[in-house]
Amino acid sequence: MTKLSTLQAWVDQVAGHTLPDAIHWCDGSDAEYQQMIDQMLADGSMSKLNQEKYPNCYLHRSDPTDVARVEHLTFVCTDNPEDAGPNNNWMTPSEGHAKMDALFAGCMKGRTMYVIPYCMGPVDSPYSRCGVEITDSPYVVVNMKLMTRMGKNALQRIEKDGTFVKGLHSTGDLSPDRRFIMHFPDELSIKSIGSGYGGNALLGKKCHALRIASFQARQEGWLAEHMLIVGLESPEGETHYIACAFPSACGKTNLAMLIPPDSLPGWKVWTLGDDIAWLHLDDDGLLRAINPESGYFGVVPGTNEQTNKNAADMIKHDTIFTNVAVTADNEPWWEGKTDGEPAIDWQGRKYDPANGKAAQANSRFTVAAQNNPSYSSLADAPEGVPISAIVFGGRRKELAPLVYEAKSWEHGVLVGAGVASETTAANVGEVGIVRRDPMAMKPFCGYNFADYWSHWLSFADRGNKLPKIFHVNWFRQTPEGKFLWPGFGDNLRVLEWIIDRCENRVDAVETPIGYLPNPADINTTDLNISAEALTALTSIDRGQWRAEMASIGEYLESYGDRLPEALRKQQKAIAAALN
Ligand code: OXD
Ligand code: MN
Repeated sequence: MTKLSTLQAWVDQVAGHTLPDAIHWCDGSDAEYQQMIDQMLADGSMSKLNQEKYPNCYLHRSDPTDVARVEHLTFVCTDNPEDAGPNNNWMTPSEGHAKMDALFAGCMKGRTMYVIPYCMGPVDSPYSRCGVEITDSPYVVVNMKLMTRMGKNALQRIEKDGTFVKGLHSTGDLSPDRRFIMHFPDELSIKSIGSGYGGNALLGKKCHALRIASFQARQEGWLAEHMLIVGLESPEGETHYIACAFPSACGKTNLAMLIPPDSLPGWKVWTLGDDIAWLHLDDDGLLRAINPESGYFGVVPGTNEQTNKNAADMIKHDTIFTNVAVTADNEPWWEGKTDGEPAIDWQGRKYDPANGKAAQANSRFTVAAQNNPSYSSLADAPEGVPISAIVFGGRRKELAPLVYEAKSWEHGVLVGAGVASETTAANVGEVGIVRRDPMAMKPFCGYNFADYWSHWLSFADRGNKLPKIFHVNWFRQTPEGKFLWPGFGDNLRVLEWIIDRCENRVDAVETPIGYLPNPADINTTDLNISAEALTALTSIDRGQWRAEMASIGEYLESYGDRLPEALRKQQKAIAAALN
């Protein structure tokens, strides 16, 4: 129940259409969380993991066809297809509603409808925005409790603001034929049916905090981005905050929780967010970031003491695991775990390598951000943190150097627009295909990319001390398939160079694609890396880059008339310089 009549009317109308047996307004309390967990343990949709070694950890096994985001079933509904752009699947709002309303009719019969008021961002921040998700999935409720500030306090803010994003979700019958994720940006609303997978069902995350928020951000003059936020404290006690955009499953969580290598003593790393950043210019023209989320929905495979010790420690308690394997001792297990062995696979079958991996490639942990040993309390600061550098990156076997710096904000927008990466298991479909993923937002920009780039470009005139923009690539390989750079904690060596550039403490080599480091300026103390590898990582192949710039040019031109001239100019200037 709420005193906000628009919210009450919407809840009543949804209930009248979906016909649930009961309605539960979530208060966000710990008692409610436990009661929902107990209910799922009783009905078998959740099971207890070894409580001695993994206290308060639970396992959920999803429907085997429902393990990732479904970009081909995700739509942006606008009157004019040009507003959604070639980067989105499109329908008119009336078609979208008709399709979804037919699927939602009576779909909650025999189920409870949960009403989840939530706030994306600290409840007392002017940069935060609220939403209400209606769902028939208790799994969604407990995940939303870990991932967002939800319940009573959020409802109070919604009642005060009088506005909220409407998100309607049902697992439906989980049939991939009746699975759709639809966005109605003009109405600030979302309808999602047929999937319980986080990226499709936790509507605060990709649907609200990226697709709808990106649209809202353009109207209101800010940015909603697929970026981690991390604070890097130097041995001298100076902290820089950086925001990094990498495509899904390319190591954002690992970078956000990085543990400095022993050979960089005195450095400390503070995590503010691992997936989404909302960036606002403050009154002084400084770009400030908040993380709208308050938990992590991270990829499990590969997580261990070496790759991400903070995450490995953090998920030993109070964590929901989805689609991992278990050992004979009922501990969670995944590929890349350094101890134990799988007894039961992610589908609940006796583990048999003939059936493939033990844990699903996109198996996930959900955990409150405060569990993270490197959690920064500034993640709760209403004013957010000032951003010194924006870093784009992709997973590229070849071409892209370890790091380079854009020459200006406009050039940086081109660098972001040109991001390409190999596809990963976070979306259904083939893995390892290189595709353009501008600003790592290909699956998440809620409107035409051309308009989005114009919006990014508009910051050049509005910001006072805009961050510098960089591009990194941790994934370069030799022709034999060996990684050239060790990655993980050693990525701090590259971030150190980035900070030095922000502070004008180090020179760089000018090339047509941007400023590259002098190899000697990358700290390689105690690093086992050959001079040839370092040279390969810090140089460019002009022939390959000519082809890349031509391909970026073609890609940009596919946006037609809406493509901002300033971006075209940047691309042409670099292509000419490479010739
Ligand atoms: C995620 C994704 O889950 O990007 O964060 O798919
Ligand atoms: Mn993501």
